[in-house]
Amino acid sequence: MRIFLLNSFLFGLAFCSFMSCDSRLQKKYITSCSFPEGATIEEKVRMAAHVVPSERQLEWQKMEKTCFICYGINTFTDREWGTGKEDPSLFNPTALDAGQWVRTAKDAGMKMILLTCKHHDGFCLWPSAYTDFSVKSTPWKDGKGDLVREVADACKEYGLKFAVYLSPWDMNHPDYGTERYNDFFVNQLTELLTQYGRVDEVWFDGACGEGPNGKKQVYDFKRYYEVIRRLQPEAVIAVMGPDVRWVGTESGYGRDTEWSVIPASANSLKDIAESSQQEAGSGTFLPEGDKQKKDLGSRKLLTDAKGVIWYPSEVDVSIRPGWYYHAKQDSLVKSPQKLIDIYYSSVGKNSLLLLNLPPDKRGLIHENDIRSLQGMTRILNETFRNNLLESAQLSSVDAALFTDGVLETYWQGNGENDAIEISFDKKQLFDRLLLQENITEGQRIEDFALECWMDNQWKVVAEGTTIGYKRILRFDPVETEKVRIVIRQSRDLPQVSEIGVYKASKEEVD
Ligand code: FUL
Repeated sequence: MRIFLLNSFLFGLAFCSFMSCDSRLQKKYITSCSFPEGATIEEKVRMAAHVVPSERQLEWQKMEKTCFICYGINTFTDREWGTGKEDPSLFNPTALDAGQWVRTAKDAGMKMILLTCKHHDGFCLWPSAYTDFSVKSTPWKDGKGDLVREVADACKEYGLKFAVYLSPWDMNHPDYGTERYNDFFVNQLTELLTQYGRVDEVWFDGACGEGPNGKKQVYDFKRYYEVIRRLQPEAVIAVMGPDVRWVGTESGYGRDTEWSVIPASANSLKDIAESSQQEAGSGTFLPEGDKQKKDLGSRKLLTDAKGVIWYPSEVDVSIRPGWYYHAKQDSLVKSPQKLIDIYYSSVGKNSLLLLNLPPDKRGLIHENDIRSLQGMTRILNETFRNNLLESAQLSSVDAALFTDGVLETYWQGNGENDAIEISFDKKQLFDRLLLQENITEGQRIEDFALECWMDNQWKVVAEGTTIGYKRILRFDPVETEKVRIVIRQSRDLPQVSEIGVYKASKEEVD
């Protein structure tokens, strides 16, 4: 059986194209592959099971929770989308403290700050040499301030990663809609990627509208990507980019079945742009499911695919109805319970969470937002404090393997009736199951169940499809002394790295 698998995998590899110079390539893992002409669905499935994240994608995924900061001229005009014609002197925060932003994010367990260095209006939070529509034309710090530097420095001080959002759409720049704009954009990108130290993510929005002369721009993404790879090779390029995929909704809710390995054709910039937000609206964004295709990576889709790529999902959502701060939304900040629901529906469904905390006109994250975040953090800490697996016995494996936090140490099934049986020393009450696959060798599991020993028989208590980097199932509390995780279908030998069994905090369920 093993020899057969190995042979057909090597057969597949012969046709695979290598996308990055990853050190793990020496172990013959790949971040994309093209299917050979005439490959059967079984061969395609097995090849897809061996596609892995690049080093930068893996590091990105491990952050789990990250923070978006939408701040700019819109904060002062009380709008979601500007016009590019604003008077820059409106930008005048009275008590701006980038340290408060970063500390707030850090306290909530977030590992990176993504700052809107320039939104669609074209107003820049750094004193760009290529336009006057920036902080240098404002009363803030007498025009001598540089907010990008303040945030980047605060990230260094508190040990968070730093990321830049640079809107390709620019409603202000006179060259927008001409080839010269691409030079201008590359110049701005170069400033951001060379003057502020390490950048871990560059985020390009899908929104693309008209500029001041009524023309739309043809963006030279290929050129932008080359600049990023050359200047910040560690950075992932997100949304309108090759490394990180937008989940397809701004509601905070990812898919139940979330494949990080999907047909290569899904990485189409046209599709991403079309499904991105097209109207500023009133601050209510795409409802759940809208524009979000249910299935991106199933066997059915692999049948017609010519190849697959590792393209993981990011869930971006705001803690308020709008992306920018509006005083009238102070009472509409998402509750801790809502944020927890979003956590389970993003991080708990094989996505990364990018949660927006928009600072107010003072230049501070509002007290109400902080209160909600603290509630969320309390609930998460309380729920995930005590992993029942730590005091459990496993039939044939050391439980420590599943609680060491290391993806590369894993249990591997043999492809037939695969199950991991766990016995507790006494009856335990729990309602959460956390699983992680060893994605450094591929995402494989397609169908699994949690079974509990009750009334002298195994009963299915919860079930799921994909696991990927992380999957957390919620179910009604059960009390038992024996459980098993049954892998019902997998694309190749399943590899489970981490297991957690928990009882949710009372604050969450009350
Ligand atoms: C959208 C934008 O148009 C919003 O203003 C915001 O920046 C959000 C993150 O992406 O497409």
